[in-house]
Amino acid sequence: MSTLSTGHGASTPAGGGSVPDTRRPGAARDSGRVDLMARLHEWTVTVDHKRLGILYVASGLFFFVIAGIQATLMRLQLVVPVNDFLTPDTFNRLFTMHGTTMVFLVGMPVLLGIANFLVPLMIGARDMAFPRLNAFGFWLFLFGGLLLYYSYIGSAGLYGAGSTPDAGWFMYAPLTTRSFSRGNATDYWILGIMVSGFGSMTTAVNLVATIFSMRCPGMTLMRMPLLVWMMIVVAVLILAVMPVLTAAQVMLLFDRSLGAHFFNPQQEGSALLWQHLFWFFGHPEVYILILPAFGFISEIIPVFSRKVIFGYPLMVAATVAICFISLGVWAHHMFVAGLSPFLNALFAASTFLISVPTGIKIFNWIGTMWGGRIRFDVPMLFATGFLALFVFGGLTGIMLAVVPFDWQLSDTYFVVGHFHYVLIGGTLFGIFGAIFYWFPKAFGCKLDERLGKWTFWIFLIGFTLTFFPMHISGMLGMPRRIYTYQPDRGWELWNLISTIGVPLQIAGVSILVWNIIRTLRRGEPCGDDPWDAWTLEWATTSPPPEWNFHEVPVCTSRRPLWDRKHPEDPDEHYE
Ligand code: HEM
Ligand SMILES: [Cu+2]
Repeated sequence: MSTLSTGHGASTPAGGGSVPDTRRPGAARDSGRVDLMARLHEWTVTVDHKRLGILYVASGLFFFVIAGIQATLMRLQLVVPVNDFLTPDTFNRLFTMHGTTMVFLVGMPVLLGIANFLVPLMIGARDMAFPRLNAFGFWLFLFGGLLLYYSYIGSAGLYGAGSTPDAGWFMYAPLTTRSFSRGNATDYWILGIMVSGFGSMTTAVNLVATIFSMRCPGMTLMRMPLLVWMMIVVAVLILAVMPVLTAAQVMLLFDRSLGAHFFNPQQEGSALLWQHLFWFFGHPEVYILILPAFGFISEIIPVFSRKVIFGYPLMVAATVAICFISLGVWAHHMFVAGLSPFLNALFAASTFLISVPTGIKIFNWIGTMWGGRIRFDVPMLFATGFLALFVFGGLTGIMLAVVPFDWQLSDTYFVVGHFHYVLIGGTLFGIFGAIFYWFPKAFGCKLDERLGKWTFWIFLIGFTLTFFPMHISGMLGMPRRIYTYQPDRGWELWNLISTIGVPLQIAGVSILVWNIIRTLRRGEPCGDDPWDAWTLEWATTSPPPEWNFHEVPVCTSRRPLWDRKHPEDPDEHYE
């Protein structure tokens, strides 16, 4: 099994036809180069949803490595008290770029990339509704990201202050006004994130149009795979909140460049307004990052438990409920901003409320595993890891929704521990599980199971060492975003342990990268349906042809492929 081009070889587009004549003596050497150029050309002009999906995931993983290096530098700085490895200024830039990159350039593109790859296959369609818009979205995301990183070179600007953005991923006013943020760093943040945000919006439009208009015969809404349901909710959320972020960014740009005063209290503006606009986007954003992961494990758990998903209609209803409630909880990020007690109570209540549909989901996943014949292949390992870590992160979230508790622990390492449990334990574990589960679909061969298990366990141990102690250092009063601390406050040990976890996490990720490279170069073909699954993407070849299906499939139930494999035991018995 060979490289990225597998499966498209048979369908080299007519336009890219510079196939060299290798029979000519001496042609062999430059044919390699022509080949590479031809292939590069094919990938840059592609409008195939599967290739775009792969491009999204690959670029996201590239940014993941960069943001990981930034995190490592920060943990190195904090390993001992009064360390002077980094300057305070560099530290500010590192946590800003780390958070911004992880949310906008890793989470969003990887999740939307996997959606791009899977959704048309899962609903039996030949492509997304707007293939060219799809390609446009990918390039917007990529160039937005590059624009953000260009600030390392370009942001010294007219004012002579330098380098990357340094006001946090939430860019609070007034830190971002001209007086506190000189140079162009903040402008790079505004424009870079705005451009890649437009990319996310195009993908969202495309997903909505595709899911509502391109389903194969028989695929009713209530027969769609849960992953497709969750992706449509994610798309709706993106369309509801990204424009608000964009508007806020434009206002900030006006403040900074045109002398407007939206966020300047001295000129009748309001710094709190930025927080409201930002978190109206920012909280749903965390659901945009977690719901696709819910979707992945909702596909993985049933297949590896050999049971239908428990309570499908309830799962759909819970997803839709989460969508709406998540739009009404943003001010739990602002409990310490001095809102009225009434508002604080209201937002605490809505935050508690959202744990109801989330809890329903968790019970349904466990209900699916209950009494099943569970196989602990790597995708399932990550799914169960997800369950454990997400429950823990969710519980600390509920704790933070208790206003007086949040007053105590807001802006401490407790919060950092909390959201890394949800973001890494939830989103990233979901992504890793998805990579292991759908890799054979994309490339025709399975990732190595043994290496996969090493990745899982080493990463899990490293993750726990790093993030569990943060809850303790937080409760001992360690504020977040400090570049160093004095000895004898009881924080040394916890910080030391946190940093010791980092090399283990790096090892886990390196094994994964090695596993991917090795498998792409010499993996064994594994057939079209290696997991004995039942959704439509496994009904075509692995990798699928450019047109996805030789014949448009017909959907007979929630598990169309099961029906095909077990005509004696149709799926309707289980609905
Ligand atoms: C589902 C995935 C989740 C993600 C990705 C996530 C992410 C985050 C992030 C990034 C922050 C930090 C805000 C800051 O910069 O101060 C935060 C804070 C917070 N989260 Fe979560 N969260 C998630 C789930 C939850 C849940 C389920 C709850 C509660 C039911 C929750 C409640 C809170 C609260 C109350 C805060 C405010 C802490 C503070 O401002 O001090 N979160 N979360
Ligand atoms: Cu929130």
